[in-house]
Amino acid sequence: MTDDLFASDSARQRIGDGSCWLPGFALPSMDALLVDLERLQAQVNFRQMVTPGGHRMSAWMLNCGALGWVTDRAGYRYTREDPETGLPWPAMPDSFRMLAVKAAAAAGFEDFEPDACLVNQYEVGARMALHQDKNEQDYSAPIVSVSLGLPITFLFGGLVRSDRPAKLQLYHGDIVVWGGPDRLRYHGVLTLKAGEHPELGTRRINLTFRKAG
Ligand code: MD3
Ligand code: FE
Repeated sequence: MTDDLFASDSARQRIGDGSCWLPGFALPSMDALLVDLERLQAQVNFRQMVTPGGHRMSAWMLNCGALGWVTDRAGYRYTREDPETGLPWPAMPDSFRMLAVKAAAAAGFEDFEPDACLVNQYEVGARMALHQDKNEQDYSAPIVSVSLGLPITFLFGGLVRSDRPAKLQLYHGDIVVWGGPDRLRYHGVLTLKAGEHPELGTRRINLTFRKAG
């Protein structure tokens, strides 16, 4: 009960055979995370992407790291350059990478090497419908997600869309690591409700770390 590893271990909650909820795991790193988030927003724009079906997504997105997830009429994919500027995505900040690697290890994924970090920004009324993350090369790597700002209801479905999803409330500083048999489960978030967070204001930010390439 005296060292950090045990402390975070004791707060770890299994939510599926391959998934762990780490409540508050990001809180000790929060100051550095928010400074780096600010810096990132000065380097690359949040934008609303369009699905292959022509629907504009309600979340605003940007990427950092070697690869970035994009969608447009041509499909879902990872790119090395920001299609808006033709420039490489900004580097993944060390504070982001180190936290993701530490969280993955706490969940039992020892050598997570994220090469992509998708940053989703939700304003009041934004949501993300149930979907699977299938654009990555190797499903043996987990996905690590870090919730910042306003809380939201997360939907954790099954391996087919029709499986009724479980609900989980995610708060500022929570991390969830999704891997193994849960890696391809359907998931999404309900509409963001109005509120005011002392550090992030009227929004929720989610960082999702992936090994995409
Ligand atoms: C479970 N984002 O960006 S994060 C996404 O809150 C995405 O912004 C949501 O779904 C958000 O693709 C949920 C949690 C998450 C991310 C990826 C998963 C859960 C996952 C992949 C497999 C299973
Ligand atoms: Fe997803």
